[in-house]
Amino acid sequence: MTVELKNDRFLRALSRQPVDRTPVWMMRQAGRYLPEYRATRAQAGSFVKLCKAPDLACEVTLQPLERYPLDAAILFSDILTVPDAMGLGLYFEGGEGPRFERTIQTAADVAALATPDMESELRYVMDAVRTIRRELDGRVPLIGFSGSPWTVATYMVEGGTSKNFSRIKGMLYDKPELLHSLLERVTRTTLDYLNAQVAAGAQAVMVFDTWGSILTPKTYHTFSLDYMQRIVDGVTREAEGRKVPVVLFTKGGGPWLEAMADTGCDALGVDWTTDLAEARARVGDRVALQGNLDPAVLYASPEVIREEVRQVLESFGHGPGHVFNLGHGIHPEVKPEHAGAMIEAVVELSPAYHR
Ligand code: 1CP
Repeated sequence: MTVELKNDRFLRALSRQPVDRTPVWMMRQAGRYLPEYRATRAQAGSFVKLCKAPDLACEVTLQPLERYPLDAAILFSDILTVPDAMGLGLYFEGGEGPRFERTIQTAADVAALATPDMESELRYVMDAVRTIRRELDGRVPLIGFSGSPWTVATYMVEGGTSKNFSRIKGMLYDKPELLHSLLERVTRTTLDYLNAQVAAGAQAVMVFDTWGSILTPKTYHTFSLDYMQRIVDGVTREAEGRKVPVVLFTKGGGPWLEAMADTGCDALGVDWTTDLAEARARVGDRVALQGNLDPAVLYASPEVIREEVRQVLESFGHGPGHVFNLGHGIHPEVKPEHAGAMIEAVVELSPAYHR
């Protein structure tokens, strides 16, 4: 599988190499804001069934690329496939978020977790990666991903989305060894999972630490960052004769950008609460930055969207090392034309920052 990559702007920017314009993609670019996504999900029967059908997962991965001049595709899947395969039983209750049939509360629960085989229990993900690579045919690179061990563990302990994270934070303070033993298991499986995605054809990997920011500075380091460090250290960094860049994203992780850069990852995702100029000054030339338009800007008019895009480009400033993105996933209520206005503005306005 050594197809020539026709558009490598995204990979170049992650390595802080010169580009003709700033590459752009959107977190959750394949998702509920697109009518064609909702149609394919209906055809699959449910979100979980869509994830488990490689041909349909490939179809929805490519949908946003048909509409917009995006510079990367992201595997259509979910961070919760990992705990599902470890035996917890993922499901979605109509209109609500993810739920697990079983949760982790005791050492016996951790001991009972399965160690999934990437080419059997999680084969549907690897098949999706292979199918997408074939269908992309080198148009743009494919991003693989996982959750951070901490973020995945929040769902495993809470049983779903949480408001106060009472169970996992109770565990963190009362039984830190129990939580570390869970994080250890999740980290090992996550590493296998990301390495299997790279072996199947993922050309960059991103680790989503959506809930790192609920931790204190000290516990962020010991319960989230240390495990992401193990992922950075253990993930395959080269494939098909090319570097496989690693992007770490802690939502709300502004206070910890230097520490995240110190892991040796290639790039940091930045949300809209941190100014890119400040982030760039702090991390210097150690890592590239990805972000950080407030997703709520896409509720505004195309003229306002264009101006806000200009401000994000201006805040990063001139030179390589920026991947344009939203600061978090696109909201389901956004009009597809508004996402288009954002992408068009990046395409039109960003060349000036690379001359
Ligand atoms: O009804 C539907 O169609 C389900 C909506 C949906 C989608 C489109 C879910 C359920 N997951 C996804 C896909 C998804 N999830 C991708 C696909 C690739 C793309 O970006 O296009 C990715 C990268 C994720 C990652 C993910 N899942 C994260 C980390 C990133 C983030 O957004 O913070 C998290 C926390 C999840 C859990 C999850 N899965 C789905 C939902 C609604 C959630 C969030 C639940 C919560 O708020 O706690």
